[in-house]
Amino acid sequence: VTKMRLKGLVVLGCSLFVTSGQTKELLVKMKAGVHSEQNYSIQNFITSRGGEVIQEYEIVPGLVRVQVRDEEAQDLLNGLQLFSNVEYAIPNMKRTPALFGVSQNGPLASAARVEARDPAIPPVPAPLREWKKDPTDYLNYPTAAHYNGTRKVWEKYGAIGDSKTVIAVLDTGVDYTHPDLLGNMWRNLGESGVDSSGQSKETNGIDDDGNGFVDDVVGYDFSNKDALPYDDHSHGTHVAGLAAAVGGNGYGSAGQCPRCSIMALKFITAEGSGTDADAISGLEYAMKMKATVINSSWGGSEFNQALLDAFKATSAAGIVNVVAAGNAGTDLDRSTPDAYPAEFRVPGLYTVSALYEVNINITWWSNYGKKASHLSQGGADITSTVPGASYATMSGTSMASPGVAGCLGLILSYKPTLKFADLDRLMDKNTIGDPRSMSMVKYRGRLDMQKIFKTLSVQ
Ligand SMILES: [Ca+2]
Ligand SMILES: [Ca+2]
Ligand SMILES: [Ca+2]
Ligand SMILES: [Ca+2]
Repeated sequence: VTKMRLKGLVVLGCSLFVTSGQTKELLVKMKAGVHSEQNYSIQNFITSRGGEVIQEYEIVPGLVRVQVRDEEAQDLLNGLQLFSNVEYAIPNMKRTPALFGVSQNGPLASAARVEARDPAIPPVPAPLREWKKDPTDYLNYPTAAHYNGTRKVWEKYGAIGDSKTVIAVLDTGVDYTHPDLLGNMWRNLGESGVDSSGQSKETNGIDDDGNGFVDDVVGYDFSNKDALPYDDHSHGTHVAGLAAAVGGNGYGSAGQCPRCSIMALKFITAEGSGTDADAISGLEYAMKMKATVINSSWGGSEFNQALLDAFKATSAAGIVNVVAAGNAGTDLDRSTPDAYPAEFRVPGLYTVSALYEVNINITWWSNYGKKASHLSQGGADITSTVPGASYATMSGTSMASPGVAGCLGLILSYKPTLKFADLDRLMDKNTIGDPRSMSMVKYRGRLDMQKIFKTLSVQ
């Protein structure tokens, strides 16, 4: 297996300022209940330093995104800290995919062919055939679903997921034209059908559902600010397929949840980095459009209070979060480098460490931690979808996280009323452990889907 290390992806990195041309960005949060007059003086100060508020967030009330020229940034940051009504003012930080390596040895693998421009979103395909008892889409069985017993759950309980269960993939985008993903792409019903003048709402240039985004059919691209969250990198497409590639279609691979929906939220660019400000926009969208699960296969070593506040808001809205532990090979409970969002303590946020496929031990490069990491999951040499109707084999906690997101999607499709505490209890009682996982992650192993469904089916 030849591994190619991608630039900047091995250790989760971060630079304090995100530079876009000659400007820098800050995230500034006003304290709750700040009167408009005080708010006005803060805004005035921002303007006096040549800064501009370019975005106000709904997900964290009082949080704004400020753009300022390079040379004024530090001054503005220092000045804002002195306002008693500013809770925090911090630089916008960068995050990178938690991808460890790419090996092109999958059964159907070929180099990812990445489109230079966003392709149009294809129409909704014909309804999927009925699930076949012995579906011939085989690729993921040995590497993913097999090790959780998920395949047996599909067959024994007829539990294959529900399109109403939405897994938001906050990542590099998703190839929504991929034949193994298209049928499971989430569709924004408020942007479908025809408008009063007979035009397709998908492409009429109008924000038909009034959610603040024009023609957002399958999600949104926050890094390029367009409604076509196409994956020009390949990481997000791989992640999406592990959670919810179409199963039972006799083609390619199957995700852990073969009929859950995939919402594509792009915030990481083709170059392989994204900003916290755009990630927060993605979390806000997932919350507004009512995703069930959000998968975050990315991270960085710098703590950011605004990012934590946004994750907390999704949690308060009842959304499950699944995040990659990161690939620095460290115990997140004690040593540096830290990893965020992996180390955020938020109800219903589950951090996932990566297992080898063969001996089912935690890999040497995976982060872990009895407190900070919750579960282990296959993450080495995992085959899944990539752009251009292709498949490829990748390694990283990036690949482990969506396996869990898909399992939770399957569980929540079966029992939509389960709360975080119920999920905590299910995880605590129903994992398959190897000696290393037992001592390295909170719930001592990988999800045992057969045991979980046995428990749920008698409740
Ligand atoms: Ca819209
Ligand atoms: Ca529209
Ligand atoms: Ca785009
Ligand atoms: Ca398939």
